[in-house]
Amino acid sequence: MKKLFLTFLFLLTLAFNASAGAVHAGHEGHASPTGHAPIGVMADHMHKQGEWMVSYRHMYMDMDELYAGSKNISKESVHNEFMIAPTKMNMHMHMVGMMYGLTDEVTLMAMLPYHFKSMSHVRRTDGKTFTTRTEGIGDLKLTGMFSLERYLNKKVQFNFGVSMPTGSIGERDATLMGPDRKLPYPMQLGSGTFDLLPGLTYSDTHDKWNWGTQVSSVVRNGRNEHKYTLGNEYRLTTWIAYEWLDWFSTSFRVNATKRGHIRGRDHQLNASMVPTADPNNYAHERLDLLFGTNIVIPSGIFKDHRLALEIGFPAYIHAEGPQLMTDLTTTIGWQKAF
Ligand SMILES: [Cu+2]
Repeated sequence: MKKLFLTFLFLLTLAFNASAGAVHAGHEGHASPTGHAPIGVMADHMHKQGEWMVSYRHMYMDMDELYAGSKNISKESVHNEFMIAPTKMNMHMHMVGMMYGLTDEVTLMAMLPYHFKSMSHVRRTDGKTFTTRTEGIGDLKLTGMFSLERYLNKKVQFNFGVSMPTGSIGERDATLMGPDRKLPYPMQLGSGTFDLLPGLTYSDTHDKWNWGTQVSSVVRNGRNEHKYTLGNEYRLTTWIAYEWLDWFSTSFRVNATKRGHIRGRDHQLNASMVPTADPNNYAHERLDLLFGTNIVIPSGIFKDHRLALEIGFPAYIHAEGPQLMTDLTTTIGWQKAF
């Protein structure tokens, strides 16, 4: 584990220091595959004044391992404490996005996700299983991106966004307890609060190499209508990409995430029934390694359309309480600027 953190630190250092002598030469903008970060990174690039971009992403997360601390635990050990153990969760997110260059130094961005979630469970007493499902739009994110290149003479940008509570936090489904039960926190579609999204992105290019680092966070505000606040999220990610052909690059990325506790609680949930309904089983820290590719279609009717793929695996997990953790993430994306 220590090794991975050291590797991560090394990459960070590389990103910040190796840039000193780097030249901005012909690899910027939308013509180059490394002109955009790996597809799992949001708000990574700016647009020229008057330029639009539309994007679509599909993100899939597969969770079928239960964790307590950094250990994998069995559903039997969850059953020692809870009547119901979650066994598997899948999330599909379809996200449409739009970017617009207000000036060369200010880019506006809007993103709206549509979620499909399902969670399977098993009951202690009789081994009966059941699966709950939800789907619907999530929280709308509006972000302004401000280039600091003029002041720092480096490709650095400050992001500031707001996440609007457009996603439902009142999702219900049939469980073994009844035909229309309130679903636990991870199955809801939004946060229910107005959240602030500050971030800072640095990226640079040298020859066929491109690298970058982004810090970003989700800072929740107040209590939602069900009297709780999801935990804040802090993310640090660093990537390095290599352009093999002028239309094809591959990338390696490290992503560290820290998610805080839920404050308050939803009184429609019974926290002693299933760990997902307990606000103390939400916080976690994790480190993921992600492998990606960016493609800019070089000719034909889809010329300049961008396609990208990124696949991620956890290298380190620390979860508070029994929690299902993501063990595979895939993101595919399409982007086109006008
Ligand atoms: Cu864009």
